[in-house]
Amino acid sequence: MHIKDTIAAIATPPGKGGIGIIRVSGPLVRATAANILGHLPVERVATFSDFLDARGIAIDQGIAIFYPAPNSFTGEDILELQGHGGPVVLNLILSRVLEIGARLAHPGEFSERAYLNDKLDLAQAEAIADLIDSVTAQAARGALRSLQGEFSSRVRHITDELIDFRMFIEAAIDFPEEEVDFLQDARLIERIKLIRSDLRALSEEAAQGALLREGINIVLAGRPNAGKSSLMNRLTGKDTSIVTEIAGTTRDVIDEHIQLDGLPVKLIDTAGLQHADNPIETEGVRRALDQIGKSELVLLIVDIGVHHQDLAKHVDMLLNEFSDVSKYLVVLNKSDLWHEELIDFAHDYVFASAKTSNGLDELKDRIKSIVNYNLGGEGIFVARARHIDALRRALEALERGKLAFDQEKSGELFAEDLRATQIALGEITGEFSSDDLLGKIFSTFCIGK
Ligand SMILES: Nc1nc2c(ncn2[C@@H]2O[C@H](COP(=O)(O)OP(=O)(O)O)[C@@H](O)[C@H]2O)c(=O)[nH]1
Ligand SMILES: [Mg+2]
Repeated sequence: MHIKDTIAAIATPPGKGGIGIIRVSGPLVRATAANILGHLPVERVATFSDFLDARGIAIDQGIAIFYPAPNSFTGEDILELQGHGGPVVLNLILSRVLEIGARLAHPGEFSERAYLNDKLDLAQAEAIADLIDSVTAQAARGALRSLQGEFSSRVRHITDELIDFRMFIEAAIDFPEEEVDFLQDARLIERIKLIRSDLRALSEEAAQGALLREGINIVLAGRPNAGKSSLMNRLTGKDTSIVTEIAGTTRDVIDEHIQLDGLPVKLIDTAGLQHADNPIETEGVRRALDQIGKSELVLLIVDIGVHHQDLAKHVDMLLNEFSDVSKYLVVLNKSDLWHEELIDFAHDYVFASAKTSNGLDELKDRIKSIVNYNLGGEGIFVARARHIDALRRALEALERGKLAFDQEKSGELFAEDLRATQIALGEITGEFSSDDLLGKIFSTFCIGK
């Protein structure tokens, strides 16, 4: 238990609601209850009470719940005051709590205390914020699974195997006369392969989890009049982008959020890529190129009616205009105007028609497969870029160690890399963490969480 000051915050969102909740955590909780309620409520029993100001006059009335340490969210004494959900009344109650001695909580500070008091590990604490922030039902389910410890327990399982294995290697190093025999044991190789394959599988699942949490940006790019805005409107089911037969209608960047089987997607419509001679269009093209550099996928929209003859050349020309495009898919739009087969076209493409909606389902499927989104089992959990990075470093250290071991039969180098693997895994759950990292993680939470 970390003995600290007492923190308080309004835990419900700003605005008016049926109820509003104030949370207080820390050593002054009992004194706070005595002052504001006139008594300490029975543990964990919803207790109807007046909430009193310093003169003993009621500010509000509602439900108070007292959770004594260590059986509370933070592991400390907690008092929850459920008053009426108006900003003025909640601020009056909060002010009274602060007057008694608590201070205003920082963003995420309740969760941080829960983590510091071993109520949650770091990945679980992050999952709380991810659950609150999730934009699709699948992401919410994945966040809940992470919060329940699914991801952490997978990390721990690999860590345990690793610790076991390290003990074995280090024992071998301590008995040099037997080291060689020891380390050439075939079972040893089998074990390390198993750890490696577990780690790879976890990395892949975590990558899915990160996609689910972070979503992707998709840019629609191409020449003016190719049908970018029409496709955008079809895919979103809205009429956000202006569509005309006049080339150069879209000049600014317009975005809309959709989801593909739970994958959050930001669709970005851009100005047509072409040489422009007025400054507005030029700026539009610059912004389009900027978005292309930042997106996970570019849909190259081509008017097949216009470009069926110089298709390959046209696509190459478009690609040449991007300095840096990660992934792209050619969408041959206006397929309603063109019914022939394509020959010798080397790029990945789909036929589509923004006019008839033909090909849009295939387009969605291709998008999912290009970004490797395949919500296979029920067991998906959310993950963050930080976790993916830690898993990548863990895997690298493991591979490096194994290579050194295969080549030089050096148990000592191997042991060192296994230690690095374990540390990288420990960063995910927070067994190894710095104040900087904690500050960075919890400061993005909302106040009162
Ligand atoms: N026949 C046909 N016309 C289309 C299709 N998609 C767009 N258009 C027309 O092409 C013109 C340009 O479309 P727009 O979406 O503004 O193109 P953008 O400049 O790339 O955004 C408009 O007149 C649209 O109605 C399509 O699939 N089939
Ligand atoms: Mg447009």
